[in-house]
Amino acid sequence: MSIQSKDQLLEFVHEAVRNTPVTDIHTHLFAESFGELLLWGVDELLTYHYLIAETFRYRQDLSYEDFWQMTKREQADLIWQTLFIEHTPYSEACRGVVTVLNRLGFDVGKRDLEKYRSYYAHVSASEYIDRILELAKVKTVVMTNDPFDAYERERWAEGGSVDPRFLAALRIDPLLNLWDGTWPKLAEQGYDVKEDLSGSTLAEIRRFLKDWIARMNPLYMAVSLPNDFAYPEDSVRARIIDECIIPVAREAAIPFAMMIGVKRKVNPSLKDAGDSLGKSDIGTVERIVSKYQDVKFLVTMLSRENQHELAVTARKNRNLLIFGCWWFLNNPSLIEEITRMRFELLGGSIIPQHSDCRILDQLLYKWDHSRGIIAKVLYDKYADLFDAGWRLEEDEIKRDVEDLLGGTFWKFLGKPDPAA
Ligand code: HDL
Ligand code: ZN
Repeated sequence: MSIQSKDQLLEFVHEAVRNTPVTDIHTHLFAESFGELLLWGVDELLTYHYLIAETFRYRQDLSYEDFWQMTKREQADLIWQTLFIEHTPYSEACRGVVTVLNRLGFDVGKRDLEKYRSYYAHVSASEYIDRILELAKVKTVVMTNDPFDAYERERWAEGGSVDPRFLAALRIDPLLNLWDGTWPKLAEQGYDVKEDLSGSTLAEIRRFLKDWIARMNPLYMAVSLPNDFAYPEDSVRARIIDECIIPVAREAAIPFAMMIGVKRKVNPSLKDAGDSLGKSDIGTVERIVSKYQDVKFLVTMLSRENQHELAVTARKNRNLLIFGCWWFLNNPSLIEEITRMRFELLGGSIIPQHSDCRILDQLLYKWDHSRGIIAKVLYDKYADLFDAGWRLEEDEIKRDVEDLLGGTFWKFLGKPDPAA
């Protein structure tokens, strides 16, 4: 049925974006079978590393050591008191907690943390997973799976994810960014590798990757790369990319995801909250994706300054699919700016957002907040067309939204959406 007015258009677009189930292509969530790796509940929500960084800003007197010696509950109490009681929680990470509590039906106005905690005492992980995925309308969660983590390796040895809603991504940062400390671990696991990449090392790295692809059936291989990532370069990283990652990605027919722009541990005392960012050289992306046009690449960049050139680079290379407003960009003002730029340069051939959730409950806020912005920008683009006489069909709007929230990802993979 075609849309007859802009009021009708506004209502329909917001409703379609709000209610279309999403494939969340990058998260740090895990299926229940991964045990303690899956984080959920209000104390995990409050001790999210974003909130830890923000709390220290108001606690000049608190030593890092004292904080890290606290129990999780004590940390959550301090964060709640600092960011939610002594100050108003309007930063995006704070607002997110308020959105989650509200969406769970708690009386947020009461600010009664003990009351919220009491709910979690009576709910199981599997019930909570079902409830959150349903409330957030997330149909598929792509995990970040680390073959270098001993606890996670045991979970895979027991069978890994048996929940079809949780799919794998093979994350290989230690291989590309910490080779000095990683090659001994590969040797321990039975791969005949040498620090100087001599002998059968490159073939053995390819075998390692293929073994994990067989075990995990990952949708893609992923790595985060520093802002000073250079390519080409006479380095171990560049050689492993060229001679291991690329051929294995090609043979397994899965994309290589590059998440570029991280400056790790600029404040090590903050642990996970201690990473920062830097502007990267878009030329690295240009040169890799144009050199390997028969391989698919998913790319996101961490610096706001890289967003426009990344979108233009995607116009030049159809094997490049850009995704998400990552990490320090996952804020309403930047999501809107970046999404507007991408729709104008690339139309719907993008993945506008991923959640990057570390705590299951966060799905409620990261998707609520982004859906609202995506709908607002999409409506504006449709309204421009409407004003020029274009008539929009309801089922075409639904098609566009389904593409933005997962369809384009699955088509890029060349795989059917398993949750369609
Ligand atoms: O490297 C990554 O995948 C990042 O997303 C980090 O996990 C980061 O700490 C984060 O949680 N960003 O949202
Ligand atoms: Zn992440």
